[in-house]
Amino acid sequence: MTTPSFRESILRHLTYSFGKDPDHAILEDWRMALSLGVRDRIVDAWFKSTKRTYETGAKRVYYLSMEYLIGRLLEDGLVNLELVDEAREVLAEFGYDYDTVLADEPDAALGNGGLGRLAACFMESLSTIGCPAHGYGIRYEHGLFRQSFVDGRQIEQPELWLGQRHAWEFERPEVRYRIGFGGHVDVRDGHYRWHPGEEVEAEAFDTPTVGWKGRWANTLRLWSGRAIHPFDLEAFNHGDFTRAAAPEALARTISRVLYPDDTTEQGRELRLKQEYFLTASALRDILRRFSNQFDDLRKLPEKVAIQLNDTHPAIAGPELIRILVDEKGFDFDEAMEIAQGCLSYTNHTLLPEALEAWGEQLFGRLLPRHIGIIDRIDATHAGRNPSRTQSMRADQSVKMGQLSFVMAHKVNGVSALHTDLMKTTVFSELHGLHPDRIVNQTNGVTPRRWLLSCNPGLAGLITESIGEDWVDDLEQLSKLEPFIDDAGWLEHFDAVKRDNKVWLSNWMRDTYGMHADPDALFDVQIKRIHEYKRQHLNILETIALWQEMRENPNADWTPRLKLFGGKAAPGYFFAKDIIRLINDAASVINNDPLTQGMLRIAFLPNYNVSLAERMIPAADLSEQVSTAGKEASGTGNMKLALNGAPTIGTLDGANVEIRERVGADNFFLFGMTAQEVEDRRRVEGHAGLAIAADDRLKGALDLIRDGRFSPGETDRYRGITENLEGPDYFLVCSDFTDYWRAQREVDVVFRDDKAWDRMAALNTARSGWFSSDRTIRGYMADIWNAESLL
Ligand code: 26V
Repeated sequence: MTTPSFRESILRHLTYSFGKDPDHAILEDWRMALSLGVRDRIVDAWFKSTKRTYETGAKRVYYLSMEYLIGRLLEDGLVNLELVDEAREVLAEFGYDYDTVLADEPDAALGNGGLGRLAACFMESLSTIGCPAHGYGIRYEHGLFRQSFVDGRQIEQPELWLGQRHAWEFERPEVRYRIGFGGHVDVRDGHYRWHPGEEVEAEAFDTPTVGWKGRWANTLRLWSGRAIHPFDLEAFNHGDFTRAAAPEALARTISRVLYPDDTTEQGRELRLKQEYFLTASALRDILRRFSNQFDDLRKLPEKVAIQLNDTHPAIAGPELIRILVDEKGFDFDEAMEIAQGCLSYTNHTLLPEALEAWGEQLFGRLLPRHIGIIDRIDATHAGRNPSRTQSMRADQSVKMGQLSFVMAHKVNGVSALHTDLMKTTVFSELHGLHPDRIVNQTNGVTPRRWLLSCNPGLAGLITESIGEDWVDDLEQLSKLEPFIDDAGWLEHFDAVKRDNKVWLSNWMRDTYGMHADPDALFDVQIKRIHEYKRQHLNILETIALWQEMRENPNADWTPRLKLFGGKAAPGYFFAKDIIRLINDAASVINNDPLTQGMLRIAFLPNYNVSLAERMIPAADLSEQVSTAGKEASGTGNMKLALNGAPTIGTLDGANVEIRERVGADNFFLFGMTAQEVEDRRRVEGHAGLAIAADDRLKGALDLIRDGRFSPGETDRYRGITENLEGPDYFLVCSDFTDYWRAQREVDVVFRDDKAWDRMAALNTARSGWFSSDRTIRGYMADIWNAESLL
């Protein structure tokens, strides 16, 4: 049998999978036919990888995550299989534009932000490296909400990524597990048995994820909720159609929506059910696969590594113990040891409000056997560590961080600073008892998506200069350094950035009717909206700058475009006010004739992976201005540096390591350190003191309070001004003056083309370490003890 050419394969799918001939096919048909053509080849790689994993009996890695922020997959496949040129040609032959076809694919937004996007980068790197791995998650029907602005305010609409045909997944109706909740626990002769009061079925959907050059492909297995008895015929026959369909509707709610934040209280029970649903299905699947190949469950830690992406799947520890003890007859201590040998846990935040704790009432009602197991784990741990004072069962709640730590053989932070803070703050006692358990694995991003695909101009220049090996060996970017001294090369680098800025400007004009001058400095802050990320520090500086420009309109200002993107949690009203303030300020400032051509603001709606791919290559400056100690790592900071945007930032998260690598001269540092933040917070009236010492800050706050951006409604932003003038927990005011200073330094350097280009190019050349390939190799060596099969 000969393999059909890629062109044949696309045309065959158009005809036989979608029943269209080229003359009648619409955009979506072409996109789907192209996707299936790509998918066929991914499947070939996938089968080979699966076979090899079985044959070698290698250790497998399982990544458990409630979120995967994937974005589009077609370009990923085309790029990794090196089919881009062929795809372009075939589409052109039939009158279709490659970019238009790619843009037709909806984003799979099964995640909120950094944690979910990291999981997606990890899946790609695991495949590139050839580490046998499965990702497990939930197949949410509705991903992260779609954001639009009405009168400057965020409006949320449901998102339906499955509303169009989806090319990438294979439904596995034969892979189903019954997952129970509630009910009661029987004890007979010391043997426990859980009798759930309610059950749903989890059905698997598999998406193959292919790595660079199609050398390897792993599986992302997402679970969908189904009713065990989908239809109540008796009710139907009695004419009660609603009741007849109720079991199915109820079961499906479990995978209906992604939880949009960690700040709303509603639906906590459903969230806990989702966490158990994911974890229990994954474990069942893992044990079934293990038992197909091996017989002795004591070998589990040798063959299986299970990574918990934050505490959301922390119930994996108790669940594995439950299966081993209640169903397989192990004694408790041995079961606990086996589970610890398999499990490891990544912490992604130290913010107290995001540390998971479940009320014991709810937890005990939903998972009556597990709460008993957790008490036993806690008691066992306390017995072995008599000096321990904390417990995972304090304040009538279950502390998932403590549970995860105790049940893991390794616990990791996501940047050097964050890992240090884990040791000295939330996990200080446990770290004292287990000093070898906490390790660092600084985050990374996949260079295939975040450079090769999203920035073809820069990728082309790099490959022309140093060859293509950088794509899966990103540290080779350091070979660019000698080129940076070549004026012609640097001009080429500058021209690429300019092209990207022109492209974004045109796109903004065509899509939103927004004006963006490609000669202005593109100053970019893109991330979830949160007080600790301090978008309000940025907008305060913008307002102060506007004032200064109005006072001195003839000075030699560096033209700036302040670009924002990001979603606020629907229940996080302060964050929503920040969005509205930025949009209100934009309407006033963008329409001020005095500052035309000098300053503009644009908040692009519905920030998502695809929008990031458009904005990052066009960025000049990367805003990473969180309150030091609060941003665990950041990964947007890495993407922006890699694409030649120097950072203005605090010593927080991975900014610290970015600065170390790109060099202090190529990073605009400002603000307090994490330690200084802690000290400053104890200064009585710190915000007032900072405001009194800085007229620009005072002026900006006055304008907001006096309704300059909310005509006729002076108290629209009272929440913000009173917070900043009062508690200012995130120390916006105390960092303002130094932020202003650093921004003016940016102005100066940007006006010197050569100096700026050099700095930008050095950011690219020195960011190679931030590849998620490096991160995954770190996990494989230090946590999983897993090997590449390539
Ligand atoms: C918690 C919860 C609790 C229940 C409702 C849904 C939900 C969603 C998210 C979270 C915690 C999010 C933690 C997070 O995203 N952390 C980010 O992780 C990135 C990857 O490590 C890191 O770069 C960011 O600095 C960090 O904020």
